[in-house]
Amino acid sequence: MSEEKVDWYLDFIDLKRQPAKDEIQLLFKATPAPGYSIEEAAGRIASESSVGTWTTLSTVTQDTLNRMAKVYKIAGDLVYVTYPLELFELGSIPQLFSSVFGNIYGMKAVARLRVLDIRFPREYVKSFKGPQFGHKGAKEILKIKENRPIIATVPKPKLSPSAEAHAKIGYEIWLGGEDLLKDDENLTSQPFIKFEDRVREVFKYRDKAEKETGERKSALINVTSETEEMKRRAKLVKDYGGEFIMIDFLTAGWAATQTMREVAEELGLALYAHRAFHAAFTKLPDHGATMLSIAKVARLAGVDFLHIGTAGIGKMEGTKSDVIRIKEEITLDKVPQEDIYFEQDWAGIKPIMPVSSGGLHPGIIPPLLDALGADIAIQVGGGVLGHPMGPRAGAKAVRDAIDAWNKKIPLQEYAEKSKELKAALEKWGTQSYA
Ligand code: RUB
Ligand code: CA
Repeated sequence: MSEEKVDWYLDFIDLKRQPAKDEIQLLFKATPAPGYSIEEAAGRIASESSVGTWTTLSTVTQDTLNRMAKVYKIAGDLVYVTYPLELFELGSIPQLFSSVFGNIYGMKAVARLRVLDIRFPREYVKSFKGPQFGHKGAKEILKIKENRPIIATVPKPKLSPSAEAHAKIGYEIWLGGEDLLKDDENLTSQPFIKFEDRVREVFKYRDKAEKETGERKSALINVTSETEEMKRRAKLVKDYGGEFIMIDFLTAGWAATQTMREVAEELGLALYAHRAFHAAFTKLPDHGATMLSIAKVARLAGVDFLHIGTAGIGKMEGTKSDVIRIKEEITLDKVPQEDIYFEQDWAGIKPIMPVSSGGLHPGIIPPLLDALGADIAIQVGGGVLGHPMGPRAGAKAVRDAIDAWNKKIPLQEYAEKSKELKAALEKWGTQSYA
């Protein structure tokens, strides 16, 4: 073999480099495969996610050299990489994913790899529209003026036996004091509960509930499907008088989510994002990507609502501090640098309404609101449908638990005057179920 240099991976490391404000930064946690150092792994990460390949090339120009991503810091297994903005197509999330969440996971030199955080420069942020209604707009649609969360319920069993049965649960929970009936992530258009039948029945009962309560009520209709079909379904929601569409944004994909952001705007509908599938890559602590990084990308994509977890309280994973960090990231305009995480300037794009869901019931609503505050949406499925006195009472128990928290009255004391809350506490107590 000649003396000629074979690879240029280590050229992608420059620990003297200061990342520029107008570049994108990534924070990775890298576990090198046996036989590779962290530097060798880091160089490969920066190379494969920007302009490099496994060998030196005869075709490299100075322009390409200027566009190389650079590892600017290595701290234990943490690898910080800065990427010139030119490497990215403005306004395209699939291209972002193909770059920095792409081939690098598959490289032999990297045993495991996790994106912990990502920082976007203002110019990149501004190439996306962000949420259309956002945090405030969501509450305005529902005309909620009090300091309380938006409240939703998913009928359980996850798939109601018919469109009418589904809509009737909506009627019950609306009369019990809730704002939103929510479809489950796997409810789309099954033979016994076809999409259009469901939408027609839901808004028929919604109108009845609005008349009887004098309050604004609505439904989160899951339109998830192939993209053209999703567009058709969104239009049906609009035609039947809906205000929201829901999409399983990770199973539908980023391109479809970006499309539906546009469709939602054309129709004047708000876009609710259910995160089913995220744990396939967020769950393992040293592989995949954090929910924080996914949530940041979702804010660019422009969803109005996003599931973020229950702060260690409900049935799904996600610690209190992680979930609080995600909430801040999707609601603040300027997020300060903290611990290992980047600062982020959201350049004025709107905040997302955070949704807490999974294993919630009236007995654990106070600690949830202590952790996340009242300016969120909560979804209570089993904790309403499992109420011994039925869904209307279940919904009332949820409202009463929120009211108790607002008035700083212990639940047990409040339950003396609320038979619905009392029955909920007798069944579930104040503990979490996993
Ligand atoms: C919750 C539910 C949601 C999960 C998803 O039902 O159906 O799909 O919350 O989890 P229930 P996450 O209220 O009966 O537990 O919101 O964490 O993604
Ligand atoms: Ca669900």
